[in-house]
Amino acid sequence: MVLLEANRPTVQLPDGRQYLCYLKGRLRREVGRIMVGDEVEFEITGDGEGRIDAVRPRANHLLRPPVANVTGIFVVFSLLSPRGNIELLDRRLVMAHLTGLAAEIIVSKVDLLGGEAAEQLAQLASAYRQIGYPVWYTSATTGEGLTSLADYPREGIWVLTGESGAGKSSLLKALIPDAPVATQALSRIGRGQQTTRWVRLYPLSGYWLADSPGYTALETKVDDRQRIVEAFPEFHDLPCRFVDCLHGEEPGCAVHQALAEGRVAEWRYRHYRKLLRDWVKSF
Ligand SMILES: Nc1nc2c(ncn2[C@@H]2O[C@H](COP(=O)(O)OP(=O)(O)OP(=O)(O)O)[C@@H](O)[C@H]2O)c(=O)[nH]1
Ligand SMILES: [Mg+2]
Ligand SMILES: [Zn+2]
Repeated sequence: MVLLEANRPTVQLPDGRQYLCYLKGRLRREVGRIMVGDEVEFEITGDGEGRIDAVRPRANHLLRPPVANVTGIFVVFSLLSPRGNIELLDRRLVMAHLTGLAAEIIVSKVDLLGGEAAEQLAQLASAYRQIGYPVWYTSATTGEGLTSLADYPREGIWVLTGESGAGKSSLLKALIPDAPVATQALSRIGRGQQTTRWVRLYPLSGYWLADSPGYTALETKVDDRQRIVEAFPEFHDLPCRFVDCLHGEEPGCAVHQALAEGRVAEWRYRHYRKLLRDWVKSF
C-alpha cells in the first residue's frame, strides 16, 4: 500500500478506501522518517484506521519535496508572468536523468501567450520534443490541454516541479478539483517564501500526482563528467573523434559541427558547459 501523506499517515487501498494510521512502536526508530510514496505494510485496526508495521525498501527518493519511489517529474514552465528560466528547466531535466527519473515538460498559462511569445513557445517546444521530452501546453484558467496531459499513459508517482509561481498548484487544483491545495496571488509571493509547504499524493488516471514548492536551489555534485554528457540526449550518437569526448575544445568534436548547423540548440549547449563547471567536482 502506498503512503499518501506523511504528517497524518494516510494509506489508500486499491479500492479507494483510505485509512489514517499510527506507526507500530519502534518503526520510526527503525526506518527514520516515513515518506509520502513509501510502500508500507499495514493492518486495519478500526473504521478508517490502521497501523503501519513496516516500510519496504525505497527505489529512490527526493528530499525536496520528500517523496519516495518516484517515477518521473513534470517540469512546469511559465514563459511569461513570471518569465521562466530556461537554465533552471535544463537543470531540472539533468537532475531527473541523474536520479533515474522520467521527465516531461508542462508549459503553463498558455492563455497568456500570444504573438511573439507564441513563436518563442513553438521554437522551445520543438527543440525539446526533438530530443525526446514530451511537451504539454496547458492553462489552469481555461482548462486547455488538461485532458490530454492527464490521460497520457503513465504509472507510479509523478511530482510537479518548477519555479515558484509557475502554476504547479493551480494545475493540480485544476486536474483534481477536490484537492485541498494552496495557491496565492503572484504579487504576494515574497523572496524565499513559497505557497506550497506540504506534500501529498493524489490519484489521476493510473498514476499518482504530487505537488511541490518551487525551490530555486537545485544543486548536486557528480563524480563523473560523462554522467552529465549522457543527460543531454542530443549529444548521443554524434560521431566525435574521441568516444569519451566532453564536447569542449577537443578536435573532431561532432557536437560543435551540429551546433554550427543548428542541430543542437545553442542554449542547451551553453547550459551543458555551465553544468559541467558547476556540478562536476574539480572541473
Ligand atoms: N493566467 C493564468 N494564471 C495562472 C494560471 N495558472 C496559475 N496562474 C496564476 O499564477 C500564480 C501562481 O500560481 P501557483 O499555482 O500558486 O504557482 P506554484 O507553481 O504552485 O507556486 P509555488 O507553490 O510558490 O511554487 C497564481 O496567481 C495563479 O492564479 C493559468 O493557467 N493562467
Ligand atoms: Mg504551489
Ligand atoms: Zn564532442
